[in-house]
Amino acid sequence: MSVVGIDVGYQNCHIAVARSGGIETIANDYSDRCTPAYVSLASKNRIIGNAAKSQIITNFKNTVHGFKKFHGRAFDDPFVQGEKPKLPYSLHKLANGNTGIKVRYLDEDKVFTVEQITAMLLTKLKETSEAALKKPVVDCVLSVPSFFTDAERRSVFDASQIAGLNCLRLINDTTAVALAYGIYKQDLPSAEEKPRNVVFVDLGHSSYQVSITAFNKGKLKVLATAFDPYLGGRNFDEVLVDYFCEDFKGRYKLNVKENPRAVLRLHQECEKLKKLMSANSSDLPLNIECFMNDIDVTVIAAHVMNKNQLSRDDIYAVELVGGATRTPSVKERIIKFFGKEISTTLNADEAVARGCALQCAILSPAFKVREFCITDVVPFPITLRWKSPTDDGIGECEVFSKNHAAPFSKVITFHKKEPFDLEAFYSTPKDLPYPDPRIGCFSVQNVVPQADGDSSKVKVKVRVNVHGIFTVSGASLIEKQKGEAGEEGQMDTEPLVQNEGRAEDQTRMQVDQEGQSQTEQPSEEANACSKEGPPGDKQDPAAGGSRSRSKVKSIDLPIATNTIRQVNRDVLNDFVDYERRMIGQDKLEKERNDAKNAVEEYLYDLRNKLCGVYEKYITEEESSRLSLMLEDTENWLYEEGEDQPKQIYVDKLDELKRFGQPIEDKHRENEDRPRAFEELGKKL
Ligand code: ATP
Ligand code: K
Ligand code: MG
Repeated sequence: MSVVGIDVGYQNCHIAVARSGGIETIANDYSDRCTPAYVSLASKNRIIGNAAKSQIITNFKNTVHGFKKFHGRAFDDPFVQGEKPKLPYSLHKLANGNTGIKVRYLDEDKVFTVEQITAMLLTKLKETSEAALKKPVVDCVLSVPSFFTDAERRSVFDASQIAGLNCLRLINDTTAVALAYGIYKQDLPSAEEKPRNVVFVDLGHSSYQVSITAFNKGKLKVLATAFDPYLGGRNFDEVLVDYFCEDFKGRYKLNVKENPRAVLRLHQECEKLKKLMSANSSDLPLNIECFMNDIDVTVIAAHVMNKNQLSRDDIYAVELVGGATRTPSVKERIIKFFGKEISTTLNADEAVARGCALQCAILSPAFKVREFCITDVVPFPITLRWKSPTDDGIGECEVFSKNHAAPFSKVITFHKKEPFDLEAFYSTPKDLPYPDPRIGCFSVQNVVPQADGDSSKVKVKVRVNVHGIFTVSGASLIEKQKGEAGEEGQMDTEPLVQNEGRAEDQTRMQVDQEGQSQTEQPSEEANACSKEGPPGDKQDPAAGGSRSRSKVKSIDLPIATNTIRQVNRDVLNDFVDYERRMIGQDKLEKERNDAKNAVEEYLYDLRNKLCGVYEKYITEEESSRLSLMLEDTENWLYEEGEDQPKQIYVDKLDELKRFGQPIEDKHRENEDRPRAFEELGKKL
């Protein structure tokens, strides 16, 4: 079993694996620890990562990058529409309204979903991991921004499935960093002591995330997160690009923005310039400070501190990660705000991936790692609204507040005579960095009245799972048994359904798989540290509760789930197959290219040897005939032989070898003979 953690960045991806007893980041086939999030489609194959990025200028229409934030978004989403004119490739509205990406692939127009594009990138990262570990990779942990909503998380999760990965957890970027920070710390305060609060700041290419995390020995608890999903290094690049576009317009009457190639080049140059400015701003005509007016990294930090009533003295350290925190003025502002020096215990580029791999190691039964309990938070409050077709029992309640611990389950009790719908949505749409507050609709099916015509008691378990995704994870109908008068009376005294949401928001203790119970809040199900398994493998608090099983019978109810923007499961299976076929196609294309290269290589090698070591084994006439043949083959390779099926190259190589091999054999014999004599001499 593999232990792999992947930081799926907007611009840069990193992989960390468990190897030789530790966690290490690994390099790809370009000896690079960073794999750019670029996917290029071509007429015979796909090109992914470094190779895709380096050929973007020549194949810009089919080189997809900057797609991470299209996950779970409609084509008509204002964010998507805002990005569209800036992209050198085309977006396309899919039949289900989602964002599609239109490219030429295998000489055909194709529209891929963003899940498919990310799956392509993940395929590459999977292959890189497999090459490093020298075994198949399936299990992994992937990072997502802490502000990703359910639709976005589901979409990333689906991408992992298309790539044939088994994602054990989608972990928030800053939580992964916190784990990478805390797990090796020997001096964390004990459980009874005041926790150590650390602020983690991740300024990447596309987003800005801050978390405040409390550490005690063996555990971390995220207290709060804050974010600006639209602030990152790319904003600095864009400011510089706009500056130069204006400058060129004025100076040379050039409209750069009309030319996608020129815009791409300008972007590349501006990013380089930005990094130079970070290194040494004094020698440059520009200063990043001039561009910082609209960008304030301390607002978010101030917000999260105030909201949580924390003062600077409550903070032990501030840790910065993410490439864009290298910008000196960003660093300075954060130092000034917290009144603290920045700690640099973490690798700014690799901390997220390392945290992901550590989480994967903790979750993997095959790997031994010290126990470390992680409690994350719910980023946006979630409300549940219920209704049934005929009765007027409509109501709603907030089931998870902002910064509520996650993962977490709650049980809500309803009194119903018929199936009913639960609609989950984010309570505060204006705080949501996503235009649609809906999460999904969950229909509790097969609900029937009791034999005496009374409403049935239905227990519904709602959960924010290990991926940070809201689910209705189970429902059961509690059947009254005949002749239990007392029980009946008891049921009647319970609150009505309408008021019940909050009143009956009673959550029960749950025992996790290892049989260790969490006792911090006995009234709530503290299951943050338990491993996520199939729904059936845990003791279901709805099934028995505190009442004895002999008096109540509980019947599991099916739940029909309809979540927004999610890829249909049949379609997902098709994507899985299609990804496999594309992997097959890439492999064929690689083999074809290798076969062609083999012909070329053999040809040049033979030619060199003909006027070198082989000279003495063939006549001049033979040699010139062979040279002519080699020249023909070389010409063929550049003309009609340029683009042939693999077998043609294999045959061509065989043909060359038919002439080359006898000479080679003679040469070897000649070389071997004296050596054989020598050996014989030694033996005698
Ligand atoms: P996200 O976290 O938004 O998904 P990401 O993880 O791909 O994005 P990072 O790799 O953390 O992003 O950071 C990339 C950003 O950091 C780019 O904008 C890059 O230009 C910027 N960056 C890298 N080095 C420097 C530097 N020395 N000075 C300024 N910016 C830098
Ligand atoms: K990254
Ligand atoms: Mg990042």
